[in-house]
Amino acid sequence: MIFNPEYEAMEQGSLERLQFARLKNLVEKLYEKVPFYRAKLDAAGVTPRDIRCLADISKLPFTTKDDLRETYPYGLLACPQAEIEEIHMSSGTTGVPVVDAYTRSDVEAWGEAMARTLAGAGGTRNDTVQNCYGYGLFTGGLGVHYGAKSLGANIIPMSSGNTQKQLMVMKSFGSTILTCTPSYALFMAEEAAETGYDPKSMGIKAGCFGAEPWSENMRREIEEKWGIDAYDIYGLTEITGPGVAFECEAKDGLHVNEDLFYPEIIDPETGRVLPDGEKGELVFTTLTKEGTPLLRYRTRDVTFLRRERCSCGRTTVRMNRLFGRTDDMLIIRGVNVFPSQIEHALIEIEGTDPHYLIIVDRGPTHLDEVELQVEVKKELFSDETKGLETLRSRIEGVMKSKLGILLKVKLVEPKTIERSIGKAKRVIDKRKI
Ligand code: DLL
Repeated sequence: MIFNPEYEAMEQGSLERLQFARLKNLVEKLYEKVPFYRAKLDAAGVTPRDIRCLADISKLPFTTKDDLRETYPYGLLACPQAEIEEIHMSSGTTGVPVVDAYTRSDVEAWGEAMARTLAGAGGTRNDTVQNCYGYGLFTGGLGVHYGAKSLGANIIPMSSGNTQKQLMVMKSFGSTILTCTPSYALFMAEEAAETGYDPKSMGIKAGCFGAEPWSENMRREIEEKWGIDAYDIYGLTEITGPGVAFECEAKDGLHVNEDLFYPEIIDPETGRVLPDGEKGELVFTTLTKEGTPLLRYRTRDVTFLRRERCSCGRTTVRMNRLFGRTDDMLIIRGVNVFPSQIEHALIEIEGTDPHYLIIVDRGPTHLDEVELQVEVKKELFSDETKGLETLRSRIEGVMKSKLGILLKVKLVEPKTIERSIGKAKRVIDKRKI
């Protein structure tokens, strides 16, 4: 079912007129109300009057994650602070977080976008959504929550973890839609099978999975293990959260909610806009956002756009499942981690050398596991093992508090990590996704 045919099945010309009107309005507002954007537009030599058609968007400057960090916490606010009703932050826990601030109307638009997403997976008001995305600053939990409310479905706000309880609740209340990361869906299915549940007869009919990379193979595995339809959903904190794009029953690309989020694909090297069908970096402009609207935000996610009609009747542009990222950001159990953050944390720990290797894999339980190999100074390595063990657990503690994730640290002798003459290879990602 199409949740909102007026916008999701809009005729192309009307959609473009709507997008243009919203874009123009946005640029005027940013120029007038956000000194950061006024300076950026001035530097690019563009004024709101230069935006005369939708294609003029390419004249506008990009916004980057660094811009967001530099303006933390409220430098990008485009409305009075009193109008902000909710704050979310990126899942990465180190450094300066990336903030998204929402007015009431932003939260409503988010609910609408997520209601469309759940409806794309066949959801209706008769469904019971078991939401196992984390509630809190992460956008997954509350995003799905608002969507289920807008859809009129029953929502069980489980948040992540506590798998046995998840299974018990699922069985007791007859949940029909499962929302969580794809790796957790697999983990849950296995834990169910091992503890006497039959995942296939739990009553779940569909799942909306995202927040981390996954593949067609993983989709097949999840669908087989649960006996459900598994749908890919996409979004990012900076651009509201989940609900930016979602799959429909055709499972053939993700429909972008483009009346709300205007997508472009650019060449990450030159910034040039690429035509439909060409792979590049995904860029979004928020068309209706009031709290922290963004102009041409560089997501660093790589995909391409397709405009041909979908069999479901929606006319919105589709983005392909993501191919990867243009930076080295890792997503570990849903937490965004940059290798540079690990490096910075290591520098502060005495006894270690700045040579390290991050090995990421999916453990037997399908959850991400990280081993961090760190070279130890020569003096220390010849030391007694007690000193090494203290250092090892100290590094694990520092990583846990700085990154918010548990790493298994392995101390290695000096010069054992392969040196490179070019760009150092810091990450080995063995996850078969
Ligand atoms: O992960 C929002 C979200 C929550 C999306 C629940 C879907 C479901 P962030 O924590 O800001 O927000 O991380 C955003 O995660 O730029 C992508 O690199 C990655 N990502 C999100 N969805 C997918 C997906 C949420 N379906 C970053 N496939 C994005 C691959 C995804 N990667």
